Amino acid sequence: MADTKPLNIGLIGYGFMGRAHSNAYRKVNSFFDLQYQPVLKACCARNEEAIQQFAQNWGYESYETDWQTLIARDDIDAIDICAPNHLHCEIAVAAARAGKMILCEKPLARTLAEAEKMCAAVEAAGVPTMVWYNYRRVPAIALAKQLVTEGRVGKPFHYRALYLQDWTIAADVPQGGNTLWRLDLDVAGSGVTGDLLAHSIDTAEWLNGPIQSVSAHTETFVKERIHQETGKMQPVGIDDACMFLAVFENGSMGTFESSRYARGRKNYNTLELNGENGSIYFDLEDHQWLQYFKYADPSTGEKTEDHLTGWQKIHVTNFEHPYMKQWWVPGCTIGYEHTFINACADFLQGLADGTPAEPVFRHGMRTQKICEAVLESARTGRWTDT
Ligand code: SOE
Repeated sequence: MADTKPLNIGLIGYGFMGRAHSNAYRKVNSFFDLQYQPVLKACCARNEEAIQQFAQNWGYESYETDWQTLIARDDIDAIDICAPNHLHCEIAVAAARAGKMILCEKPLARTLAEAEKMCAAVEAAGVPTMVWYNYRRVPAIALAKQLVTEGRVGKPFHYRALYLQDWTIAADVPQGGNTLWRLDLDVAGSGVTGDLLAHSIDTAEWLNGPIQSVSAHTETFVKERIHQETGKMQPVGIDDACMFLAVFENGSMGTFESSRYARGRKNYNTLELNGENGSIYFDLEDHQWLQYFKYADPSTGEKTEDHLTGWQKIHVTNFEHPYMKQWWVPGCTIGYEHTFINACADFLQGLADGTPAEPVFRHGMRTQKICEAVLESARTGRWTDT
């Protein structure tokens, strides 16, 4: 588009998320009508051969092997942090001081203390931020938010979330290093709590408001694993599984469960919210659909249940559904990668409007606070306020 404003991106990291974000930058302006247009200016990682290849594959104009050099460049407007969690804080603080906008992959940090530092730095610098909690941009989850806002769930009673995977069951899966840093406590900060439940918590607070207190239990099933970097058998410090109870400020009760030991579950992320007027249910492995049970009219509260009442399975592909008018014709689905493109579009639109798209760092810090309360509760065996 001739009259778009370029937004020069400097992306750090080249793994799964580096690919997902790069794809979003490349596609976003072809599907959304936006003032800003990301330019793939530079990518960055320590491994020169890998980052050179990544730059070539995704069409970056240049690459760096030192993130400080990247941040010092005048031709970079926004830093996108896709590096492992232990680098988020240092990079974000430096990028904020250099006046760069910052997009950061979730979770915002390893700990609440790091998240607070990051949040203080970006707020002092006044730079726009976004945390890539991409599931808010699944059209069916965005539709769930709309139904809640319209009062179709009404007074909430129960929130139920599961986030299950199975890729770390084998005891010979090593920890640490490329792709497996999520198993290394020093790098990741925690296990399923920060990696998977952080998603569930972000979505839950978005849909059902603040969590007030939690009571948690965690388990580490495999106690020692070879560390890829040292070659030695080392203790495993992360939580392999976590379950917690929650009380929301609105009085509803929540249950959350996450594991990387749920055989057969690959990326099984579900939520259900039950209220006085109705219920909603979502399953990421079937993410084109939102299920809705209507019991009562949202405006009058009058019961509408009759012999035809039942769960509706809404195929979220119509033009009137969130994000879908930007994509294909009704009935034609979008996928996982589109959640990042939708998020990117919201960020760019937010820049144009002057109201950065949520979640910003402050929301990411809030999620971190709950993760920390969950882990503390698991340690102490007590209910913990958030
Ligand atoms: C872990 O396997 C992981 O890649 C998470 O880190 C992502 O945030 C999640 O969306 C998919 O699973």
